[in-house]
Amino acid sequence: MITLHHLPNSRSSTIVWLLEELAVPYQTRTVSNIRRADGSGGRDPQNPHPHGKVPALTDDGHVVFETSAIALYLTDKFPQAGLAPTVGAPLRGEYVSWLAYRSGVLEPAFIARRLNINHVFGMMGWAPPEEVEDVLNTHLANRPYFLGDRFSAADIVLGGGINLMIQFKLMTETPVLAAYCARITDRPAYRTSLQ
Ligand SMILES: N[C@@H](CCC(=O)N[C@@H](CS)C(=O)NCC(=O)O)C(=O)O
Repeated sequence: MITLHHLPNSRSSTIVWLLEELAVPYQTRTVSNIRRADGSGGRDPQNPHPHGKVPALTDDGHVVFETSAIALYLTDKFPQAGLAPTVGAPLRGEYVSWLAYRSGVLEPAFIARRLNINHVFGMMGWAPPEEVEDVLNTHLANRPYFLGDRFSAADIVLGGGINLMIQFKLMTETPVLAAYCARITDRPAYRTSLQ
């Protein structure tokens, strides 16, 4: 049985959304606590994540962590759901690139903006937020989803991240991104993930 170590209204909600889209058996275990940005909270000793974070997933005794890695693991494990190009398929490279983009590019850029850090490029391995906004708007201006005409787990992981950044007012809500977010969140599995 797949177990998602979860906290409602956190990054693990993204994995609830994905598991609901996959329509596979799973259970959630709500963690007792996480560390909070204000210094409060603490780790749940029962949480198998090496940093005590959510999401973490256990499957047959194996631990999977990092949102993008969990998404890759699940879409590889359940290819019949059609939520990702399989290994060797033409769009596979784009798929894994956009999956990695959430934690590797999107989050550093907009969290840096929130912290008023303005030199987030070059050697730091991050990209400036304005440039990230430009890349995403340009990419989504002429296709409904990250991989083209078909919804994929990249829209859950990266699209879900864009939706959150706009809700938190960290990202500029352009007509392109507003239409994209409305498109990807108009799904029963997304609504379930909000519970
Ligand atoms: N890069 C991680 C980030 C996970 C993360 O930071 N989750 C937050 C909740 S939204 C957390 O568990 N924070 C508690 C902590 O940092 O100890 C991922 O994408 O899975």
